[in-house]
Parts: sequence; C-alpha cells; structure tokens
Amino acid sequence: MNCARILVARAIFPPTLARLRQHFEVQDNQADNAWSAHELAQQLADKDGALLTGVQRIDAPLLAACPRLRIAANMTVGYNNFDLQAMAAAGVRGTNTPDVLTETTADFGFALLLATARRMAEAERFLRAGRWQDWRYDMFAGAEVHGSTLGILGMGRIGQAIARRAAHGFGMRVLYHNRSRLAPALEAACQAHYVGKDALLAQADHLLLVLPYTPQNHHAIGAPELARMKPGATLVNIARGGIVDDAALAQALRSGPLAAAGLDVFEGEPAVHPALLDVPNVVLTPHIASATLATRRAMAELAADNLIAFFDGRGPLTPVG
Ligand code: 8YV
Repeated sequence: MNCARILVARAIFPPTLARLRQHFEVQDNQADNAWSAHELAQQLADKDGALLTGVQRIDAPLLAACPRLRIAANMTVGYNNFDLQAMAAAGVRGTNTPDVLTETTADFGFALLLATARRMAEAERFLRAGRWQDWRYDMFAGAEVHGSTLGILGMGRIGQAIARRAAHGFGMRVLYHNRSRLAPALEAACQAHYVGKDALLAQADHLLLVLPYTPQNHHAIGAPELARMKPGATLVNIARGGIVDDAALAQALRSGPLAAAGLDVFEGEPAVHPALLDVPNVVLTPHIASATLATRRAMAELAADNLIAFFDGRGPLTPVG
C-alpha cells in the first residue's frame, strides 16, 4: 500500500476502483457529480494523483491550488484538457490511454460514416413518425460508400485503423492528410495516399476527421474549407469539438455543398449548436466512439496502471507531453 492519495474524478468501474484501493488512499466520485473547475481544485487540493475522464482541465490556476499533485491520468486517448506547459512547470506528469481504444473507435467511425452516407437516422425518424406509407424510387437514396473516395484528416492510430477498414473491406480509395507523412510501409499497409489538405477537401466523397484538438486546429474545418468540399460529400467528426465550426457546418448542410454529416463531438459539448438540431441530414451521437464495455474497462485499467506504475517508481506507462 502506497501512502499516495488519489482522486477518481468521475464514477468508474467498481473493480478498477477496488484495485486502486489496494494501492492508494482513494477518494471516489461514484455519485458521478460533474464538478466545476473550482470544485475539482478543492477536491484535488490534498491529492497526489488523479484519474480523470478527459474533460477536467488541468491548468495553471488548478495546479496553483493543488501543490501535492504529481500525476494526472486521463481515461482517454485525447488530452486537450491538459495544459502541458503549465503541468511541466509544476512538475506534474500527464498520461492517456492509447491503443486500447483504437479498433473500437475505428469501428464507430466507420459505423457513423455508413449511417451518415446511407441516411439511417433520418430514415428511422421517418419510420417512427408513422410516415412510411409506400415505396418510392428515391426514398432516402444516399451516397455510395464502397468504391468511393475516403479522405482522412489526422492519420494516427485510429485514422490508420479506419483506412484499413475502408481499403480492405469496402474497396475505397483512401487519401489522407496529416502533420507528417506515414512511413512507406505503413502507407502500404493502409493503402492510403498522402495529399495536401486542399486536395483532400476537393477529392473526398467522405471526409473523416480523426485529428487531435490543439489551438492550431481550432476550426480547421470552417466555412472556407466546407466550401471547397465536393457537392454531395459527407463529413464525419469523431475527433473533438472545436475542430469543426459547427455554425458553418449547419449552414453547409442547409445550402450545400454537403449532403450529410455525422457528428460524435461538438463545440461546447454536451451542448449542441441549435442550428445542428434543426437540420435533418445530420446523425448526432453523444461522444460514444470508444463506448463498448470491454474498451471502457481497458481504458480505466490503463489509467489505473499508469498511477500504480508511477507511484511504484517505474514511471508512467503511457505518458504524454
Ligand atoms: C472518451 C475520447 O470516451 O479517448 C478519447 O479521447 O474522446 C473518448 O474515448 C471521451 O473523451 C470521454 O470524455
């Protein structure tokens, strides 16, 4: 038993909590209160470590109020809730949960692409509303997925897993754009071709966003980028809110060029831009791309493993920054 004090900021799987209790003095939040930044700082003031769900901001004001804190372990692969500079200055390590969610998240990205292109949510709403009276030749006719061109913006592990599904399973031509180009062997395994961002926008029948959120990526897809997309294209965002300008997107869904969009993440979530709720041609899901029980368990366990390894003196397993 380590004498470190750990805060688990939201409800998590009881077995993971029980495991943490074998190592640490643990304060849980199984009541699942969503604390404000001020409340989080109060709860963390006497803690050495934290297990977070990726939405709690670790920044300079919080760090100033939490002098004992040495590690923040996210139960997410994304870590835009960390101010890495402030954390480095305060000597606080950050960790995330890569790999364990890659395939599950790629499955969801592909499911959202299919649902979007084939208008599944719109069609279901129509049926549930009792409006299905007869058959029509163009009823909910959507866009082709197999054999079409998929553009992937952001080509990390999840982007690559989506590319493999697209190329091998659906015979798609896969284009990608990323900060850095993949090694030739990886490109060959994904059957993906590197192009500039403008070419990606112009050529993709379906554009899938899988890039991390950074201040530089804020509104990476805004009105000018949307205007450059193919008429009838679809856009799928499983990355982070703020990468897409949601107001501009609603406009592009209303008056073109987009045929449809699938969104799992939103600017300012859990709030959703009201204009998006008003357009029929968008599939909306509440940030669930990694949500299978097995994967969420693996994410919680890896976050716990990071805390255990760190306080054992072995160093964090999956550090960021
Ligand atoms: C999380 C995610 O479930 O891992 C990530 O970065 O976006 C999801 O897997 C989500 O962040 C929960 O807040």
